[in-house]
Amino acid sequence: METKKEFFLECYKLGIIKFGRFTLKSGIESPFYVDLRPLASDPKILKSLANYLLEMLPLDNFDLICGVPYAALPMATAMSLESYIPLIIKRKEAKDYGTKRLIEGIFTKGQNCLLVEDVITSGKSLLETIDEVENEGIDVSDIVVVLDRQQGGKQLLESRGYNVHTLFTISEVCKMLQEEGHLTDDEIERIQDFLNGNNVKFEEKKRLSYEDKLEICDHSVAQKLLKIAVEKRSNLIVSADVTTTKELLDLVEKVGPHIVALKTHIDIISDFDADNTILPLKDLASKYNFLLMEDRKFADIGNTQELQFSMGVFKISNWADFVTAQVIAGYDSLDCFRNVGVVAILSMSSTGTLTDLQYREQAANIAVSHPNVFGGVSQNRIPDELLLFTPGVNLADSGDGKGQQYNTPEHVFNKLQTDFIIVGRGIYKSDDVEKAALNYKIAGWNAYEKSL
Ligand code: S5P
Repeated sequence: METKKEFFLECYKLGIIKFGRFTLKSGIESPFYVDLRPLASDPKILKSLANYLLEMLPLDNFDLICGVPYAALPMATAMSLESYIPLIIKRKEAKDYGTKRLIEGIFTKGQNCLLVEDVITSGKSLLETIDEVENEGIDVSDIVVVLDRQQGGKQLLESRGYNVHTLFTISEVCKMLQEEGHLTDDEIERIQDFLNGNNVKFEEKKRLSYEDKLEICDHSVAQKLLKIAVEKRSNLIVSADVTTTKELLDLVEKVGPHIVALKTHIDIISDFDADNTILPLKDLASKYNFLLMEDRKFADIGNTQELQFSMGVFKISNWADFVTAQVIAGYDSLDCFRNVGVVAILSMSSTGTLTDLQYREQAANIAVSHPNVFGGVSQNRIPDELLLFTPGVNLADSGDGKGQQYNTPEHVFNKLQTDFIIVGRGIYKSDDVEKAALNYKIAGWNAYEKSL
């Protein structure tokens, strides 16, 4: 038969404990997170678990067995099947129709019920369950727990006269994981600190500098942008959301010296003409050393995007250094941007955006793995190997009344570890455009240096 340690390591493989930095319901930060529900996904493990739990107990004492909902329900069921002790089921809430019973199953008053719980922390929620079971006239003397987080729960219940049997404690589990090389000494120390009730200090992961990023971002456009940033001491991208060629070129003459890239929505230029709009724009880009970022936010199947990218009036592929694209159409849809770089839209700055955590994670997976993608537009942190572009930056406003939400450069460099800020109306609507661009450039660079 396998040892208890071997059994635990089998359980661990199911992902029941994670180490890192977790915010608990109470708001407290914990260095580990426990969720034993995956144990029910492996019938062999669930059966062994039932037997390990039963072995610890004076089984003759119990007439009934009951799991605390929901995680312990399959455990209690398995224990009942292995021991032939009848199961009763406790509801989370009494149903508001029919019998209104809180406990389902066959029982009589005065019977002694073994309670089964997956994890015990403070013990307070277990006490509530015990109360509810006892209110039905059922006696409780013993509670069996799979994992004791060692945060006072066992002591609390014992002080009220209950016998608490625990299969594993978190310290014991950590020791086993350390022996197997799954935990570092630092992590163990942090967990001990946490269990001793001390404030746990999590190491803040340092942001990467542009020089660090030059080492790990090998896309040629990423390299160019980073070099310009270091050279010009700027991380500013101006969003030129103006609607005529003249306004566009006037704006670029003023902001050109201060920016790493100019972001365009070329389809809002009402007098667009390749010769009169793009040629002078390209000249200014080389005169002032910045790149052209067309914010087209492609969002179609590969074939259509390819046409939108290279054909039509704008022929974006002829002049843009990089483009933005949604990843909604999937990995392959990005193949067509072979000759430029892509910055993927991972989340949006507007109120009510659908880019929730699950979407962002899936989008980031595509972005990281696709060779054409070197960056992401996001309001959240993204993987280090991508460059982060953050719009929704404004020093004066917090919103525009149309759903846009603004943050300061300070915020986006510190909290999101952004690499480039994108500023539109904060600059082109200003009375003194050149001064505004310079102000944002300085604010962005200072915020970047402070965040290092
Ligand atoms: O989530 C986003 C993504 C983008 S690219 N939120 C945004 O605002 N943008 C773009 O950034 C938007 O299309 C606009 O061109 C610019 C922000 O402009 P501002 O005037 O609000 O600074």
